[in-house]
Amino acid sequence: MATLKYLASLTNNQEFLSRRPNILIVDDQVITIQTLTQIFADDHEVFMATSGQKALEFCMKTPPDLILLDIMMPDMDGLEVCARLKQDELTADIPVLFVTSQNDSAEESRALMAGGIDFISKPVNPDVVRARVKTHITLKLQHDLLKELVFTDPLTGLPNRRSFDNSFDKEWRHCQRYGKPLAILMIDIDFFKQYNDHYGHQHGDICLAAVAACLDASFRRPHDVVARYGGEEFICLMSECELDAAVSKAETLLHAIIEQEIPHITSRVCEMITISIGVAATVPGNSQDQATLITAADKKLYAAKQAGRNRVES
Ligand code: GH3
Ligand code: MG
Ligand code: MG
Ligand code: MG
Repeated sequence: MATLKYLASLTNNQEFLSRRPNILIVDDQVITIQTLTQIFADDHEVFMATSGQKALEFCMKTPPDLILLDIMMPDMDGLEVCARLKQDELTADIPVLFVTSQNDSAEESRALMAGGIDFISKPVNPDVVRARVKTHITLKLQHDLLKELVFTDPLTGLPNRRSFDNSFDKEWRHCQRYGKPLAILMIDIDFFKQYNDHYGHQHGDICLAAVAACLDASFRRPHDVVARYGGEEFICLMSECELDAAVSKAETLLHAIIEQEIPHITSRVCEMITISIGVAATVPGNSQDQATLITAADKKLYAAKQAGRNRVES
């Protein structure tokens, strides 16, 4: 879920790129862990794992910015660990640098084929390993920042439409697999053109950000998504949610916005900012597509506008 606080930190990209990175060192030999820790402890948060299984468990909970990974380990070798990390969306982007005493080129090639980004031979030269880690961490942080910017609406800090489409796809497939319903709320600010005309575009922007923050704060479940869909339109995706529950959520949102008491003296609804919401839900079947559900919610939104605005239609 988007947090506006996080976006504020993104506005200073330099700050984002220079935060203290997390490194995970994985080796079955404590002496290697100690050597590498000494090299990085001053300007990194260093974590350690003494087996492949422990490394995977750690990464699923708190994905680090980079992993220094041994190859020969008793339970699961480093190549297997790396391959598994690359298969999972949550960990696929973490750069893995192999640090190993197996230093023949066949092993190096296997390590790179498994998804490793670099291959360093033991005993390590501290300056070389530091320099390589620095390069890969810089690239990783730049990659994270770019990804965040690509999927975030800069004005409101909410996920943008591209991000929404990805989430929708994922939740649609999830609900299809388990035969669960999925609901869409299409939200549009009432008489927003008049708001801009009266208060100016800059205040319009501030108002949009305030509405976004209010909507975002109303959602707590991890698989629900609130995104900016376009101009003054927002969209909410509620996974594993029946129509009735989605409608009641929409009513809550309507009141939450009114409680903000954002003045809008040229609105023909009342002298405050209000929203209209169209709700639709379905259990995704093989013959249905996502566009149909969006269109259904859109039609209900249109009906809410026709019926006088500041209301929910389903
Ligand atoms: P309705 O109640 O029927 O939805 O009327 P409306 O005036 O809200 O709808 P309309 O589609 O006529 O106007 C939408 C307005 O939203 C016009 C546009 O300038 C404004 N808008 C869209 N994006 C932004 C934005 O990023 N910032 C600001 N300030 N205004 C925006
Ligand atoms: Mg080993
Ligand atoms: Mg509008
Ligand atoms: Mg609109």
